[in-house]
Amino acid sequence: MKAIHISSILERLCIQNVSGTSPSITSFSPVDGKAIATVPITTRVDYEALVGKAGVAFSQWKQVPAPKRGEIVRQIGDALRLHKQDLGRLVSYEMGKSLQEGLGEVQEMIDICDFAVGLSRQLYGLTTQSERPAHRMFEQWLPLGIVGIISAFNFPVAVWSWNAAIAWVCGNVCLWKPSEKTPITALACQKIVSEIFNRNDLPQEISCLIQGDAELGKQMASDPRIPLLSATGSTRMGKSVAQAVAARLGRTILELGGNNAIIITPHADTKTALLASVFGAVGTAGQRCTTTRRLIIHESIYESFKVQLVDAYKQLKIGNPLDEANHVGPLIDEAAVNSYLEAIKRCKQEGGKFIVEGGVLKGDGYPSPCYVKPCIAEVEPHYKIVQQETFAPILYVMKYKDLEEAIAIQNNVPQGLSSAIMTLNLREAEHFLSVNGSDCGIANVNIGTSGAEIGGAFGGEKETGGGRESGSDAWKAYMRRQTNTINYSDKLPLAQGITFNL
Ligand code: UN1
Repeated sequence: MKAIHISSILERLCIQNVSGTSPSITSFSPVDGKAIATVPITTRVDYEALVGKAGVAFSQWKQVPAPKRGEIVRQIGDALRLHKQDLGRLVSYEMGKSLQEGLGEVQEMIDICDFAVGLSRQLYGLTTQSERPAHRMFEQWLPLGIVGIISAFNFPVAVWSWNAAIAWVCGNVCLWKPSEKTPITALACQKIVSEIFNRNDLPQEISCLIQGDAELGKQMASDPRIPLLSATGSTRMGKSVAQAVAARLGRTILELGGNNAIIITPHADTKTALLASVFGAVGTAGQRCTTTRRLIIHESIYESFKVQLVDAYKQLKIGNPLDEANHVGPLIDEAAVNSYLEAIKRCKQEGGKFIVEGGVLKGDGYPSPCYVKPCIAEVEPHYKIVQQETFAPILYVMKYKDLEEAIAIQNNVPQGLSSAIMTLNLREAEHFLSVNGSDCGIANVNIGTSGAEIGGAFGGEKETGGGRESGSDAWKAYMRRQTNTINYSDKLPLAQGITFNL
């Protein structure tokens, strides 16, 4: 197995092991099962102190002009460029995704910083024509305060950065609870950004990091000092967060489960469709919310595409994700392996036929119990297991006769994150994107369901939660809109023509 000099990476990223303190979380790598480092858990007392300091930091940060806030985010982007190799390796080692994807994740952070820098000069409001003489109407966007971020293990740093970089240029401070499965990459990011805030004589609580489990997330959800909570994770988690935040009339941005499908029509470029399907299904070992979970294939090409798919899966190399020869790394932990095995079992019980068998990989080259085989099952679209998101590399394939039917199958799941069609036929492509087409937040043509760029608004409908993060005008969710009307006349004309005289 390729050696990773984790201790020197941790040293360069200024991570100190705090073992011995309690309570604490020790992060174990799914790559080789070894302990990476231990971090303290945020106690209630620590939390209270930190939220207090975050409030103070907000009163200072909101006074900084937005383009100057952008300048700080520019420096953060530069620091991430410097640390890209180390941070990318750490992501790969702590989370288990391939090194290419680990580096890609850090690149996604750099990209969102660049985007946020430009945005810091563009937080535009509209002007409106007033119905009253000598009145001016406009709107402006103001910061919210403390933005809470709950992120998942699968994108341990990028999804935080989509939220944080945008929230910061909007004038907010952030309170981040990363997944308890990936606390070390989070700590590395926190070190990188606090160094920038320190260097610029700004309070480092503009970025706060808290570590803990779901209980800490619940504490954030019910905390009225957090006007906006952006949460990424399972639909189950999202529902509980949404209820707690709604109970205090706070706001949420939710990015929850996906059950993403690719429709492959007879007009598809088969090579592109194949590559997109395989990367979509096995990338990040099937642990992206955008992972391709279903292929809906036209009956006329079904058999031939299946043969090519099975052949492509034979070429997949599974093993240490830091070894660039491997395509697929381990699942995050043994609980994930168990839900993968359970899903396979349930799929078989419902009548699913595996054309590429799954299973746990053991022996040389698999130094942890978390390596599994990406597998493919032929199913009927209505199977219960096919309606669910299993965070693992299990691909369900099914047949369709006409495009209406394919779109109905694609839409007929509770989730609504990402979708794609593979076709060179303009009518099919446009139909898929029309009002009668995909009901997802993301709908692609001739690319797969995963691998979105940061420039678009990211998120989905239905059980995916409805939130939008990252690019486009997603920033508006991180600010409060204020409508302003100024009367510069010496009269007080009332709107709607109402007269009121004394
Ligand atoms: C996620 O899995 O939560 O589109 C985010 C993609 C990545 C982000 C995935 N850019 O696959």
